[in-house]
Amino acid sequence: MFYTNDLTTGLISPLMDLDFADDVLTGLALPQKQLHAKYFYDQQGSDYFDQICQLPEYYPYQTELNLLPKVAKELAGILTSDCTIVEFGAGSLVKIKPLLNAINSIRQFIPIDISGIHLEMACQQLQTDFPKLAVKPVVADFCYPVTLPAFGHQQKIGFFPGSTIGNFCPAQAASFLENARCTLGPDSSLLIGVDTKKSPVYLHRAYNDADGITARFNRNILTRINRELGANFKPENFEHYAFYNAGQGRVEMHLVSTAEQVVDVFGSAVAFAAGESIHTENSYKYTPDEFCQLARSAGWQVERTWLADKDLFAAYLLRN
Ligand code: AVI
Repeated sequence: MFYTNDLTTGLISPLMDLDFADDVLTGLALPQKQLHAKYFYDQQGSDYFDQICQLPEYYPYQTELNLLPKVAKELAGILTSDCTIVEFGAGSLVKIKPLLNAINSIRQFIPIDISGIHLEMACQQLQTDFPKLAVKPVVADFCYPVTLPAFGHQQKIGFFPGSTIGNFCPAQAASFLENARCTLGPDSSLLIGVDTKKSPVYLHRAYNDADGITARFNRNILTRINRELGANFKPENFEHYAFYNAGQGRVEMHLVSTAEQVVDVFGSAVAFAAGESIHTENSYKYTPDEFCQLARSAGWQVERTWLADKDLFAAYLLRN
């Protein structure tokens, strides 16, 4: 979002984010309409995602959180000199805590997130809990190389939990991993959490929770487009639809139009047939072999792999 200074009132008011408008109009003009999943995360969307993480069906969150203290203990033995930790897509800053608790050599923490307000609030809380830690938040889209505050000569370790890498297609995931190598620089490491392939029944439950929170999270993208781009979607005219696409190795989320309808988006008329969908998210799942191959193709070495209980989730330590 861009801001302008109103000279008559002195107030700062938001201008339309032209990249967002362009992405939405381009995506809705495709034969299979689509929206980029990164646009889920306005303030409301980030709140919904936090609620998803508390659901019993959404196993990735708690499974990774249970694995992290074990990972952190081993990392504490490896990271012995002063280090800076850079978290990509930091969100609510919950997963960094097991690392901060176990690794005494972390001096500086640089969380990167696209949602500025959410990040600012989470950083204030973290600074209270860890008063000696230098916290330097960066609001940025980490899909691209990010310029970071100075590291000094500290050891650098990237942290990308939550299987957010699964929201990229494999080619984008490889380019994220290459960009992260570039952002973190020589001799750095990357600790990354990645969801594994498993029974579709389990996956279906995780993305179709009984309370309908994931459905609200999905529809909220339309509410955001209405608010920020002046569109007139009726979110109640779209149904949440999520399924495991075994051929592609990913969970897909869609919003399915319940009727024939025309929506005005930023002055363009977008027509929907009854049953036509907007593809809103992919969540790729990787076997350890598949993920290690992806990481190597992006120039990383795989130093360590941890598998959670029943192989439900994996964490990898990569070396540059
Ligand atoms: C953030 N990301 C890894 C989540 C996922 O599982 O792909 C987003 C999500 N979508 C529906 N539920 C959770």
